Amino acid sequence: MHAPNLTLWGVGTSRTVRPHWALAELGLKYETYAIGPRTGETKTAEYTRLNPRQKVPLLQDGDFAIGESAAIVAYLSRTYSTPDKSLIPEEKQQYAKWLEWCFFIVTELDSTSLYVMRRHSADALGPIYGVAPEVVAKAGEYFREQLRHVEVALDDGRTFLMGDQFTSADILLTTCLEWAIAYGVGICDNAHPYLERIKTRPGYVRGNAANVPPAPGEPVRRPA
Ligand SMILES: N[C@@H](CCC(=O)N[C@@H](CS)C(=O)NCC(=O)O)C(=O)O
Repeated sequence: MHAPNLTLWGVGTSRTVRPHWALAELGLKYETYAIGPRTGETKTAEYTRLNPRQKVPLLQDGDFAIGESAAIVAYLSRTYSTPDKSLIPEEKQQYAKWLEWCFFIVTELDSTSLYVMRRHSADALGPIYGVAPEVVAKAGEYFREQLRHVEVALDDGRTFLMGDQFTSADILLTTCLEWAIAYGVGICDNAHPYLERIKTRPGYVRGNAANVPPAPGEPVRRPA
């Protein structure tokens, strides 16, 4: 394994916390450039060269750069898991089930539901993308409906989505559950004790602390 030279761009959102948390779980050292969304910092020429999508988060690993929070977390899991600290199942079919969870969470829970709520809420991005209370309500209902798959999965008493092994699918799911709670969308019954278990993890605590934006007036660290 090559020596890591890791830099993570982005703080302050449900998406940016994912790689901060994965890095903490894997015990990796990294630099943070604490840029935030809708600050103009994702639109600079320098950042656009690194990430033409102009979004956070973005991870640099030496000369390699990758965006999309779920892809970053998958890259970290694949590249830096060790037998002692692994965020990804090894066995092929378990790996496929892990992928199934990751895609389900990112497409059904995040993009189709919570992000739609964010995009069309009057007090979020509605002024930019169009305020649409009915769309927001329907997206919340859809989220609740999709969560039944999580409820069923956790019904057999398993500790994490993949059973006894904590994986990066749990990172993605937790960020969506917390996002839903913040939006006043109820979560399924089994998700409550699940979240309590997850929140005791040192990686969760460290990852969330690293995702806190700088205080007003505090200088944002940028590359030299
Ligand atoms: N699907 C992307 C979404 C990333 C995204 O939309 N990031 C927002 C903040 S949550 C952003 O950087 N927007 C650009 C900006 O506001 O400057 C991911 O999961 O990484």
